[in-house]
Formats: sequence, structure tokens, C-alpha cells
Amino acid sequence: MVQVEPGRILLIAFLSTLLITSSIAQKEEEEEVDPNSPESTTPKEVTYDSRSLLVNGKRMLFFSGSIHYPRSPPDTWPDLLRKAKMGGLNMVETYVFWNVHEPVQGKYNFEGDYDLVKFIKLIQQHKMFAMLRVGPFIQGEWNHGGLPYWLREVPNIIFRCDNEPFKMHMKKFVTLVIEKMKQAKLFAPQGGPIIVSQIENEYNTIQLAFKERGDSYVQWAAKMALSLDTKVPWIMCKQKDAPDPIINTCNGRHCGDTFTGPNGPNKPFLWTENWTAQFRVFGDPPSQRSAEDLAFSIIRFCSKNGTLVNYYMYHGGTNFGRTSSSYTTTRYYDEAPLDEFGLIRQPKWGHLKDAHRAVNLCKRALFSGSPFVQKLGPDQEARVWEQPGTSLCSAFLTNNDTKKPQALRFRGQDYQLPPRSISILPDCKTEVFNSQMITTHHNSRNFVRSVAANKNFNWEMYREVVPDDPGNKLNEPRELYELTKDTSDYAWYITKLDLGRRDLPMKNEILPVLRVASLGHGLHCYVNGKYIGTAHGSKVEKSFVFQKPVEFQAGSNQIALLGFLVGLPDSGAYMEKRYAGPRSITILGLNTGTLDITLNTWSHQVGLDGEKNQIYTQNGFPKVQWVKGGPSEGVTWYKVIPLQHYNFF
Ligand SMILES: *[C@@H]1O[C@H](CO)[C@@H](O)[C@H](O)[C@H]1NC(C)=O
Ligand SMILES: *[C@@H]1O[C@H](CO)[C@@H](O)[C@H](O)[C@H]1NC(C)=O
Ligand SMILES: CC(=O)N[C@H]1CO[C@H](CO)[C@@H](O)[C@@H]1O
Repeated sequence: MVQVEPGRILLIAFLSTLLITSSIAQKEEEEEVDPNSPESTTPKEVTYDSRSLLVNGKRMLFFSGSIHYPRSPPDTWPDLLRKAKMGGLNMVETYVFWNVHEPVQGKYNFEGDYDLVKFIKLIQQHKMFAMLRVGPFIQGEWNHGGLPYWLREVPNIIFRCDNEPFKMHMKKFVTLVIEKMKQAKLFAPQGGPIIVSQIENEYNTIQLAFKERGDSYVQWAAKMALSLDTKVPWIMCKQKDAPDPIINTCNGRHCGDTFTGPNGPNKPFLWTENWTAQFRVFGDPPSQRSAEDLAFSIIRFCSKNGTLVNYYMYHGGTNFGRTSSSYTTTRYYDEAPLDEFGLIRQPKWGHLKDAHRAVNLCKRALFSGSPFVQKLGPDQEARVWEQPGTSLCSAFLTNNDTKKPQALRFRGQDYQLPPRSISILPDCKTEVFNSQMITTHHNSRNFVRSVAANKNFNWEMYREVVPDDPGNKLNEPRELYELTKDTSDYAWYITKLDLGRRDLPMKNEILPVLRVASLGHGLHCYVNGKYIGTAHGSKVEKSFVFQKPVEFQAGSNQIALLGFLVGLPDSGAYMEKRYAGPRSITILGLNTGTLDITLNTWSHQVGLDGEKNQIYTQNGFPKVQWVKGGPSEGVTWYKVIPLQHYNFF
């Protein structure tokens, strides 16, 4: 839950004055924008050729932004879309998130936070088109790449490969989604806003791992998608061998220079993921990608035949609950043009808006002219789009020197270009935009300590109790993903062992060490009910070793490991065969040497007491005994109940 603090309100007020001025400018532009206005629910035909996507035969340039419906509350969708539209976007992209729609096999949920139909309709109401990336594997730093946990338990399944069980379930879900969209009349030929859909996702990165079964899977996925007859084009991103008529698209930071191009003569240059920053995993510093660099690369792409750019993310939002993939933080792409809370981040938002406007001024030349490149220096060039025999001409002057500014002479005039920048000349004369020159105001987001929230509240705490012997026994500790089945991040592993006096060191001698080697992601350790310590892995190295000297007692000892996960993986081949949890448990330095207790018989319990009783709810919190107090050791819940409802404003 996000508490809005007083500082925010001031900021919002300040921003809205800025926005009013820019929306006046926007109004002027809208007059001449697309007569096939996407808010009109008349059917539209979508086609493509080597130059662009066409809507009702009309060429279109798309500035699109990723906004994912489950990452922001539905109440905020209209505001986010309004700001996207004002930022000069004419398309919004979203993935479809299978595991929130079908958390239990055959039990579907497309309501509330997951109301995909409503989200797409809102995109249309805001006069934008939609790109629907169905996947159903979606990566996107989303738990399990969007695949429901239960899919792992389907016998003989191999994800994302020519494997009957996987294909059967994938086809069933994709068909369901497409049918749902059709029923709501959301595809453009039905009068809706969706003009392009995606099947699979960045498959080239794992295709080799499956050899021929990877290649045949791509063919199958393409055929299956086409058979659903959406009557709008399908795309595959990072898929050099996308079967016709599916369009292969680029994902990357600099598709203007890295994309090898469409894999057929009749397919356009489309860029489905141009990262506006970088997602973060625990331990990462804030990610940066400057507005200047972003503007440079999208303009470069458009100057080199690109006709669709999608910002990933335009607004990231929050990975609520347990929806993020392994080690990804809950805050998602906070550095995007609209930050985690949907506030406009300047100068990124405004600079890109200016870039869109400038490129749009070149639209006629881009679509009616033909391109040529004029070298202006070793690292300098002009990309010119011109229609011979007419005055129609637009030019993109590029200084690719990262250190030095350059004076460029083009058609008898001098232009000053800062290092690594592009200037836009919609009429081949007048410079209306340079990617390094920001005219947008900067803003900053300040967090102000809330007076109300820092009143001297009476905090109470509840410490998780180590279960005594929960049963569910097995010789060795069970694999953690399989144990929790994505219902909780936590599971207890408990064993008992008898130690004789002669096993243990004398007083003042060095204590024995408990050593747990784990495949991930973290664990809290308790001996005889007492918290001993915590260890965890990282995104790069998930496995880790916990080691701690322990004071065991003569007689029976209980060792309790509370294993925890921070999300299922979301990438790579054979995702169904990833493992986590404790693998080997030993006690070193006993008088009798090392004792391996991995096969000592372990009992298991999934989830925490606090989770089971939902002690974070009104009904749940009285179910446990809360005590007053300060910091505690081990897993502890804290609660405070304000005596009155504070007005945070
Ligand atoms: C852009 O399209 C033109 C005309 O089809 C072609 O000659 C040119 O090579 C393309 N540019 C790039 C960078 O692929
Ligand atoms: C511009 O420079 C970057 C590296 O700074 C390089 O990757 C790219 O290929 C260059 N582009 C051109 C057109 O020279
Ligand atoms: C294809 C591509 O350009 N990938 C890059 C995306 O951005 C990340 C983070 O900056 C890079 O590590 C990738 O190489």
C-alpha cells in the first residue's frame, strides 16, 4: 500500500500546470492526427509491407509504451493512459500474465486487477492502439515468466519446446485469450484497438538448447497463432527465423544500430523493447538511462526505416505480492518516463514527447520519400528522406562522436551538433530538435517524512514460532519450489538429533559449526527454538552456504531451517527443472568429527503462522498473541493500529 505524502501533492500540483500548457500544444496537433481515429469503433483493416504497418491502407508511425495492467491498480489506469497519450504515444503494449489469470488449473480470473478487457478498452478510450503480447511465456521479470506453477507438475512437460503436454496447455490458454478479445470485439477489424499481437517471447535466446525441437516449436507456435485468425499481424521478438507472415522484431537498447532487420522483404522494421532503464534485482543501484540516449536511439531507428518503437517500460509500476521473478525488486522501472507511482519523470517524459513530435513532423517524407545516406565526416552522416521532383524532404543529421561536438555542413548551412546526437530537420533546413538539447523542465521527486505516520505509535510484534514437529516427513529435505508450490515463499525443514556429552566440546572450547549448503534463495536458521542466523544467495549466484558456530546441548536438539524463495525464475531453457532449498546439512567440529545430517529425516511445513492466520487483516490479527517491544530476532511481524484515521494531507 502506498501512502501519499504531503510533498507529493505539491509536486502533482506543480506538474499539472506544466501539463496544461503542453496539452494545449497537443490539441493543435490532434486536429491533423489520424482520421482512422482508434477511438472510433469502426472496423479497421491492418496490414503491413516492408515499410510499415498500415491501418486502413494508411501508413502509420507508432510510438508505443509498455504499461502492464497487473503492475498498477485499476484505479490508476486512466491516469497512466492519459499521461502516455499526452507524452505522444499512440500505442500501448501489454503482456498477458497467464499465472494470474489461471492460478489453479481450469480456474480463471480476469476480474479486478486482472481485467484485461477493461484495460484494452481504456487504451481505446484514450485514443491509442494496443499491442497484445500474449506469450504465454513472457519473461518480463514476472514470477515464472508468467507460466502458472501447476504447469511444472504436468507429467513429462518441457516448457517452450516441441513437447506435446506443453503445446497442449499453451494452445489452450492462447486460444482462450484470443477468444476473449474477440468476444469483446477488441481486434481492429472488429472495431477494437488491438492491431498487433505477439506469440512466444525472445525465443532465439534459448532456441539452440532445444536443437530441432526448438525449430519445430517455432514453426508450431507460428501456425497455432495464425490459426486463431485474429486478422491482425502477429510478431515474434528476437526471432530471426520468424515464419512468414509473422514479423520478427528487435528488443534491445540500440536497435537503430544492432537490429539485423526483418527476415523477409515484405516485413517492416519494428522495435518491441527499447529499455528506458533497467529492472533491478536486490542489491542493484538505481538504473540510469538518460533521456538523451533514449531520444538518440529512437530517432536513429526511425531514420533507418523503423516505424514502431515501444518503450519498455513507459511505466513500470509495482510487482505486488509475490509476482516478481527471482530476486527482482517490487519497484519496477521506477526510472521510466512515468515512475513507479505514475508521476511524470522529467526531463525523460517531456524530452521523448518532443522527440515524438519532431519525428512526426517528418512523417510525410518518411512515408513518401526514399532514403539515402550522405557521409559528412568520419563519424557523421545525414540520413535524408526525399521525394525527387518535390520539395518533400526530411533529414536526420548524426554526430556519432561520443566526445566532440561537431559543426556539420549540410546543403549550404551549418549545424552545431553536440557529441553523440541527432538533429531533426523536417524540411531539410530547419533544425527542430536535437537529442542532446533538452528544453523540458527538470523535476525532482521528494519524499517527505510524514508527520502523521511518525506519530508515537505503539508498535507490537509477533515472532514466528518454530513448529515442533509438523510431520510431512521425508529422509532428506524436499526441493523448495515443489514443496511450496508457489503458495508461500516460506517452508520449514525440521529435524531432531541426539548428541551425547562426549560428542560436544568442553566449556571454553571451540563450538561445533552448523553448515547448510543451499541451492537458494535464502534461509533463516534456528537451533532449539533460538534464532541463529540468516544467509541468502543473489540473482547471479543463487546457491549459498550458511555456516555458524552453535551451542548444542547434550541430549535432543532441534534444528529448524526456514527456507525462503524470492520468486520463481523467469528465463532460460528448461525452466521447469530449476531447484532451490537446502541440499546438504552437516555439523562440523564435533568431538566425533563431522556429522552429515542431510538424510536425518526431515519434517516439512509450508508457510508461516502469520500467513496462515492472515494476521495482517482485521479478522486475522487477534488470532495470535502480540507483545510490545522493540527489535526482535528471527522472523517477526510488526503491527500498529492508528487510534484514528489520519488525514495524510
Ligand atoms: C531502408 O529501406 C530502403 C528501401 O527499402 C533500403 O534501401 C535500405 O537499405 C533500408 N535501410 C536499412 C538501414 O536497412
Ligand atoms: C556509433 O557509435 C557506436 C559506439 O559508440 C557504434 O556502436 C555504432 O555502430 C556507431 N554508429 C555509426 C553509424 O557509426
Ligand atoms: C540486446 C541488447 O542490447 N541487450 C542489452 C539490454 O540492456 C542490458 C542492460 O543495459 C544489456 O546488458 C544488454 O546487453
